[in-house]
Parts: sequence; structure tokens; C-alpha cells
Amino acid sequence: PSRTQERTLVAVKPDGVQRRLVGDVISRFEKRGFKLVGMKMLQAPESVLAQHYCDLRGKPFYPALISYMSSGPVVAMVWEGHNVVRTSRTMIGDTDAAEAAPGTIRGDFSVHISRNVIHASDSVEGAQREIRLWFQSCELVDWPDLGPHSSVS
Ligand code: DGI
Repeated sequence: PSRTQERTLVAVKPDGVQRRLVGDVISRFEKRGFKLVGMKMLQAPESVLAQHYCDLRGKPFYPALISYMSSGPVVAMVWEGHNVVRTSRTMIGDTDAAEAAPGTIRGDFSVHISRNVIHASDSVEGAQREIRLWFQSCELVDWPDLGPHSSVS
């Protein structure tokens, strides 16, 4: 049943929205077989960004990171499926664009770590924390998956 499936938070960052990459990102996750259970466009509040990146407070790039993430809307999504946290990290590629393999989202669309197009949670616990931070539970839709991926557990 879908409720026992893993979930992750994916967000197209302001540069990705500006560059019209939202559709491509959604398409990659859909084609991979993951199930979209939440999605919204928003201007991220600084309080959300501060909690989202609390581990990085104190890093020299932190102020620029918050300013970049506030520079325009983001598209936040919750994707569900077997091993979705780990597979999403593989799909987005290395944090540093120079290390991101071609074929990954960052490897195809980014040249610099500070404009790396997309976020995806890096652990199951992190994903749970981030989903709670970005979405209210009523914004997540538990629709029945009748497709070819429904029996994967
Ligand atoms: O989970 P990731 O986004 O792959 O990486 P992270 O959680 O270590 O860092 C969050 C974001 O902070 C990352 O997507 C881009 C930015 N960042 C991380 N390390 C650096 C950085 N930005 C700059 N300019 N320099 C860094 O060394």
C-alpha cells in the first residue's frame, strides 16, 4: 500500500524555475516511475529556508545561499516510491556541478555549485523532516496507484 512507501522532498530552485526546467524535472521523476503526491510553487519564506538549511548556518556561503533561494519562486514536490530518497539523489547528481555526471539533472543543467537547479533530501529522516517543514499534511494526496509500479515494495 502506498502509505508504507518512502517519500522525499524535491524542489526546483529559483534558477531552475527561471530557466523553465520545472517540466523536465517532473518528467524525469514520472518516467522513472515515481508517484507525485504533493506539489506547489511558492516564494520560500526565510524561516523555512533557515530551518531547511540549518546544518549549513555558519558556512561562508550561507548568506548567499539564502539570498539565492529567496531570489524567486521554488517548486516544491513530494515524490513517493521504492528507494525514492536514494534514487532521487542519483538522479539529481553531485552537489558540485563539476562533479555531477552527465545524464543527471545537475550534470545536464548546472555549471556551478551555487546555482545547482534542484534540491532532493539526502536521507529518509531528512526527507521526513523536510516534508513536514514544506508541506501541511492536507497538501499531500494519497491517490491509489493502479499502474505498473503499484506492486513494487
Ligand atoms: O544536498 P545538496 O544540495 O546536494 O548539498 P548540501 O546540503 O551540502 O548543500 C546545500 C546547498 O548549499 C547546495 O545545493 C549548494 C550550496 N552549497 C553547498 N556547498 C557549497 C554551496 N554553495 C557554495 N557556493 N559553495 C559550497 O561549497
